[in-house]
Amino acid sequence: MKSDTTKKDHRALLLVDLQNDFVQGGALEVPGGLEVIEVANTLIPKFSWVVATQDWHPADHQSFASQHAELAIGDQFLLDGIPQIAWPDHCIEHSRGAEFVASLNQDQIDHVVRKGTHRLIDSYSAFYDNGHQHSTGLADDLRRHGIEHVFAMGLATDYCVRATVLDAISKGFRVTLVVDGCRGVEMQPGDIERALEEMRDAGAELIRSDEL
Ligand code: VGL
Ligand code: ZN
Repeated sequence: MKSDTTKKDHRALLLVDLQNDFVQGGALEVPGGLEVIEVANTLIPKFSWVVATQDWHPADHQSFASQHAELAIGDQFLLDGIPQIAWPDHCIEHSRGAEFVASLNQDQIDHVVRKGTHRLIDSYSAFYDNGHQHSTGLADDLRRHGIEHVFAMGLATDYCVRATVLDAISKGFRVTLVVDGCRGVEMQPGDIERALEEMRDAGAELIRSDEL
């Protein structure tokens, strides 16, 4: 019979976009974003495999409103045929805004997934771009490490966390969302709640960090 310890080794913590631009004072500030860092720091030692995603855009990424004379931040448009929101310039590769928040304990991060690197397509999910064309290789990497169960948290609930969780489920992982480790953008009132419902309906288990 397998012990609890063995089971725990099939689990990974997935930290989504805990970067300067998504917290207080950042270019795409997510309200309360900084509050989740202490949740991450509490959870990190409980996992033997920790993955962090990093939004990582070229300066001329076409999801940026600044790249389109006719668009304002928050406008919706089609980017290469895929529905896209026009974002403020954020997480530009190698910039301070793209760095992990300094107070995040990075010593135990085993693997970093950079996404949004191609100028013509955005990538909210840690697994695929928004057109589901290119894989980041994360699913294979998790499997190689024997991971079956992914615990996800981070920023933003209604964009990158949502997309990551839905893809993780569709790739066959058991997924638990640590709700108090997430904050959302809430462009439209109700977006966060709707994202949580969607993840739950898709099969994610929603818990609080103190249940871990
Ligand atoms: C994100 C919008 C644009 C996120 C990233 O991390 O949720 N949202 N880029
Ligand atoms: Zn982005």
